Amino acid sequence: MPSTQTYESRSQTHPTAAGRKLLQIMAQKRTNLCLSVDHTDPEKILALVRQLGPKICLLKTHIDIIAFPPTTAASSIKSFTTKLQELSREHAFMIFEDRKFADIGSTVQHQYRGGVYEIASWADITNAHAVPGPGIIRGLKEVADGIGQPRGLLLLAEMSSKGNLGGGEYQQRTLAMARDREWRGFVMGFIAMKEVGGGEEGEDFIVMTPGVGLQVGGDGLGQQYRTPEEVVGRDGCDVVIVGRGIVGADDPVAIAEVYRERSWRAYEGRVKK
Ligand code: S5P
Repeated sequence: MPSTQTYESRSQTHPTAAGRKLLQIMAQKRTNLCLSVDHTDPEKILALVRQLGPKICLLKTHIDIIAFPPTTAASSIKSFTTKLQELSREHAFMIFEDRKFADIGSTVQHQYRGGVYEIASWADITNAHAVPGPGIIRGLKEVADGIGQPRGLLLLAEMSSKGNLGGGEYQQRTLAMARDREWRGFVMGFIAMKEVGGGEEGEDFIVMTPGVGLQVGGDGLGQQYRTPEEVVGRDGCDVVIVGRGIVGADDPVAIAEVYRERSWRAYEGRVKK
């Protein structure tokens, strides 16, 4: 059964600091919309975020698809991520770098902390595949613990794309990994297509779901879209992730409001049941 507890009440008790903060923002701003700002031009991204900041609880980035000017890449990246952080404070949303880490613990530590992107320094939330085993979580957590700010991790339990290998037994084993007490304050939830876990005392995983459109459909490359009502109301997911449906629209602000409103109403319907 989809969770009927409100975001507000979950924000008091969620086991992770990042989760409590996110749920609080969602309740206060009345939005469960995450913007996936899948653009390659940094200036266009900043302009969109300035416009859409008030409507979202979370901004999802793919830092490695952005075309930073090659000669000044490092300083451009720093100034870009600093601006995103400023906007996140101004408009009260969190930042989720959709890095989908998938390597051994030692390698992901470098990828999370270092390189040109220094993801751990600016992204409140990131995500990882469970395929390498628990060492990936341990490695990321060690980096997160050294940051001094709330940092949360989502595990990919299943994907929105056709033929993906997630779900089923893979998801069950991912859930078992997430439940380890060692990272209770770090693993805040999942990327999944429906509610996950909740069967154990005090457990509360935030489920974020991509593959959301205003109608059911696909993109010709395996992406599958469901509606906000299906994702939030019927299947009990918490945060709706929308990319091209907003970023590619003629009027992103108007469309974002439609997504926000429909996703929020679906949530209200769910918690009132
Ligand atoms: O299973 C997944 C997981 C993710 S994080 N399916 C996805 O589509 N995503 C991401 O969500 C994907 O990388 C993209 O950034 C976004 C969906 O974009 P859209 O344009 O299809 O809404």
